[in-house]
Amino acid sequence: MFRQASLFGSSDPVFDDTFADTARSTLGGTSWIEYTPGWLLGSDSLFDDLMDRLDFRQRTDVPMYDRLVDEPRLTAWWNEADGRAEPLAILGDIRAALSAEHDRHFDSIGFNLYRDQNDSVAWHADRHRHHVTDPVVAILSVGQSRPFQMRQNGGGASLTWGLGDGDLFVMGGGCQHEWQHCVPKRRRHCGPRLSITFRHDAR
Ligand SMILES: O=C(O)CCC(=O)C(=O)O
Repeated sequence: MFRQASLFGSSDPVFDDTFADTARSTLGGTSWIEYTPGWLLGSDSLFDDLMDRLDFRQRTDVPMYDRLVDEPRLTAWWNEADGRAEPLAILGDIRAALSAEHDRHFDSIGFNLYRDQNDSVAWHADRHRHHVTDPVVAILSVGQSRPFQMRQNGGGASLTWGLGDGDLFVMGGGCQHEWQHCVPKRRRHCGPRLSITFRHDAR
């Protein structure tokens, strides 16, 4: 059943808190992903509201291979530990739904804005693998679709999904230990994409 954040306005975002269309794929070993195309409806309205409310910054001096670079995307963060409400109430509802579904307490939200085809994030695995043994990372994408790629540590063939417009993508098991992921630059023009990443700091 799609859960509506507000009774006002037909374009208000709604998401499926039953995860009825979620499909899990095993990537080998203990690694798995779950992909739910169109998990959130009304993603344009969520994108616009977040653009109005978030204070995006560009991180500088980010280590990339053997250099320090300006990160080629903008980011913003929300942490439960700071004691403030989420920038939008629906993000609290989504956090609760993901926490129930994955039996973890998602307590931080990272927002990554890829303004156009020149923005990207290089191959990496999430750092919180160093203090969470079994991390689950949930990525809700709004705005234009961009390829999201995964490859096993050490390189080789990559797997690609197009993520945007309300798609939900979850990485779990050994994904942050055995695999890397990236959002590559594109040659052709792309409109903006915002990824909303939910993480948990324990377990
Ligand atoms: O934007 C995405 O879909 C991926 C984000 C990501 O990998 C990260 O911020 O660590």
